Amino acid sequence: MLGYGDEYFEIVEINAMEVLDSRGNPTLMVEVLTRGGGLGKALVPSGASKGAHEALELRDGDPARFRGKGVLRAIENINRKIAPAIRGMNSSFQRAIDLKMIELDGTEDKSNLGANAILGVSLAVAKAAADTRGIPLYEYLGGISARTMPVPLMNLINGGKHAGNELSFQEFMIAPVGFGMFSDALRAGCEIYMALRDLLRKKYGPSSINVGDEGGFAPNLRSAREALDALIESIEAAGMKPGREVVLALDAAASSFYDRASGMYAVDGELMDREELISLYEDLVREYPIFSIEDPLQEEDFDGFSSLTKRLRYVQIVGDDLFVTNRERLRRGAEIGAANAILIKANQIGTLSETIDVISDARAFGYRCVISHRSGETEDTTIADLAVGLGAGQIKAGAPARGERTAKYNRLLEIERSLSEYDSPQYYGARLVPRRA
Ligand code: 2PG
Ligand code: MG
Repeated sequence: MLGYGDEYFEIVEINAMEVLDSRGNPTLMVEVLTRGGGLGKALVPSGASKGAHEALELRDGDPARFRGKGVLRAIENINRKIAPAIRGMNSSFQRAIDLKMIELDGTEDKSNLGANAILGVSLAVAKAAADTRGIPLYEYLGGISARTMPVPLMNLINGGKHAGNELSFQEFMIAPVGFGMFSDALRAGCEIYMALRDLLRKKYGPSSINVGDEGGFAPNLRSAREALDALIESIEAAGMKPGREVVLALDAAASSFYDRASGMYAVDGELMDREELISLYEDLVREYPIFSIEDPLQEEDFDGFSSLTKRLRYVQIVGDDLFVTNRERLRRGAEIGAANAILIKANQIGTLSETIDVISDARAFGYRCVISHRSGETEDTTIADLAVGLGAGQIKAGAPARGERTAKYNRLLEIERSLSEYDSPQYYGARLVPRRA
C-alpha cells in the first residue's frame, strides 16, 4: 500500500449490508475503507446450538422478512451509531476501536447494538489495517513468528441440532495429527471422508450420505458407538492408523439433550444422570482413540466439568457453551479445573480484542485453544487467519465439503504455501499426539 504514515490508516468509510449465511439466513457483511486505500471485509457467522450466555445476536423480529431473522436493525446501528463514532480513527488501534464500540453499546451482552454488528466492524477494521499495511491478516495479528499451522478437527458425522437424524451427540470429528504438514493432514482427512461416504452408502443405503449443516454426513445411526465405528472403519479403509495418525474428537453439545427440569440427559434414546453420562464417556475413551470431548455436560455444570476433567485425565475437555469465549466464565472454570481447553468463537463475545484477551487468559491458565467456525457460516475465512496468527494449534471448520467450510481449509492451504516460501511452517499435530496412562 501507500506507506506507514498514520493518515493512511484512518477509517474513511464503513458500509454494511444484509447478505446470506449457509443456512439461507440473513447476516451482516461489513466493509471498512482506510485513507490509504486499505479494504477490510468481514461476514458474520451464526450458531444453531448457541450457548445461553453468548453475546446477543441482534435480529429484527419482523415476521414479514426472513421469518423475523433480518439484520436491518444491526445495520442501522452500524450506520447511525458505530460509523459516526469510529470514522476518523486509526484502523490499527484495534483495542481503542473495540472499546469505543463496547462503551457505545453499554451492556454486558452487547444487546444494545448487537454483537453481530459490533463483530462485523471489529473484524473488518483489523482486515482494513492489515490491507493498508499490505500484509495478510495472520501476519498482522501474529507477526513473523506466526508460523504454526493448526490441526483441523473435521466434523465428518453430524448429529444433534445440525442434522435431521437421531444421534444425540452433535459432532463426530477426526483429527489427522500424525503428519508433517497441514496440507498432508487435510488430504488425509478428505480421503477418510471419501472412504466414509462409500462405507455409509454400502451399509446404510444412499440416503445416509446426505449431509448436515457442517458438511458432514447425517446418517440415521442409532448410537454414538455406531458413528465412532464408522469413523474407525473409514480411517482404516483409507489406509491409515486410528490412534496414531488420526485420532477422534466429539462435540456432544450436551445442553441440547439435557432436561433442566429432571436434570437428566437423553442420549441416543436412553435417559442418564450426570454420573451415568460421565461413565459413558469413560467407556468411549477406553474403546476408541478419542483425544478431545467438547461440551460433555450441560453449560451450567461447572462442578461436573471439573470432576469429569479429573476423571478423564488424558483427554482434552473443551468448553464451548460452558465458556462462550468469555473471560469471566473461563476464569470461573479455571479456578476449579473445569475443562482444560476452550473453544474460541469471536461472535460469542463480539470483538476481536476480547477474543485475543480470552486466548491469552487461556494460555495463562494452561488451557488449550480451538478456533471455531459456526454451523451457520459464510465464505469469510477470518478464522483461518486467526488460527495461524494467534497460534491456536487447532481449528474446527467442519467437513471438507460445502463452500463455506472448504473456504477455510483453502485459505489455510494458501497460508501454508506462503509460509513455506521462507522456511518450513510447523504443524501442531505432534503436540496433540495422545498421552495415555
Ligand atoms: C459448536 C458449533 C460449531 P453452533 O457447537 O461447536 O460447530 O455449532 O455454531 O451451531 O453453535
Ligand atoms: Mg460446540
